[in-house]
Amino acid sequence: MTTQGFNQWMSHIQERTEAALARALPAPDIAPARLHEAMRYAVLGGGKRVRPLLVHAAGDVSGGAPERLDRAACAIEMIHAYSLVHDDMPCMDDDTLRRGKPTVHVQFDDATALLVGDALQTLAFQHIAEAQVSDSPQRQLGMIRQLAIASGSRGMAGGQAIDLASVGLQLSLAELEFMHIHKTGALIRASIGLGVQCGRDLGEDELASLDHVGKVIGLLFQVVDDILDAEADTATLGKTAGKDAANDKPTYVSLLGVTRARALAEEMCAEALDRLAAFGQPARRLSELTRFIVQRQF
Ligand code: GRG
Repeated sequence: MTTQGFNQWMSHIQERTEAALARALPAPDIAPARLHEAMRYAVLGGGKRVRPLLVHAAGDVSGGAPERLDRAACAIEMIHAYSLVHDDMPCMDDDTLRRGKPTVHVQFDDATALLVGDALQTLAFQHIAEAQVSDSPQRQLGMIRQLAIASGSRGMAGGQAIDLASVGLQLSLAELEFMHIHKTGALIRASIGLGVQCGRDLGEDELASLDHVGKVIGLLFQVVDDILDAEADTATLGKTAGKDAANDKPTYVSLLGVTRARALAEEMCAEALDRLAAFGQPARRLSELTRFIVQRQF
């Protein structure tokens, strides 16, 4: 498979995700119009759509139908978008730029940004609950539960709480890993978990192996994010660069330096690819996407 093949696949999934999200979000002229306009502003027209790409790539492994994968992908992207809106607010990271545009609280106001996050989170669960994403209703319930755990205090929101409490502290590598397994990793891991479950039943060993791959890719994503925050510029990232150091946040770069952080990312990538090799051709996109996540420039 050539790189061009992967790039075409990626554009195709990004486009179908954009269209599915545009359909899933309330129309901007439906009351309350300002809230709906702000929700669409937060979600549409930006972002790499890494989590939807992971859902679709993982769905390839179990032969999930694209329409089911769209639904899971949209639910996860809505949760991700909500987390970015809240993370950017003055009470958290206080940022003004996201995906190359003014952040939601800057473009609208703080109260609207808060409600956008709340409404996107609940819409995500509505979206994945109101149509069939699995042959088994029992499995679908399990998927909804998995998404709830990944988003809540034992997942992303909990990781964010640890992050806020860690400013100015010197964390060990194990503590940093614990924070990121939750803050960034949980939703990425759930993207693979949900994508796989949209298709046929896999064996327990296969599911456990793919879950491990999800955990590794989740951490890998954060290591690369820390490197980019230290090395890339604001225009390329579409968000404020250098914020971690400016805010005295512990990162893989502050702990290991760029060279060792890059080596760690490569090591994690090799581990994920090694596991995925056992799944053969159906895991091709997931392998290519793992390499993309390591090599990305934004
Ligand atoms: C507010 C509950 C709550 C959680 C916030 C994920 C998160 C927790 C905050 C985001 C802050 C941040 C920059 C984390 C680093 C990793 C990360 C999630 C980056 C943004 O994700 P990308 O690169 O963004 O996938 P795009 O815009 O491409 O979707």
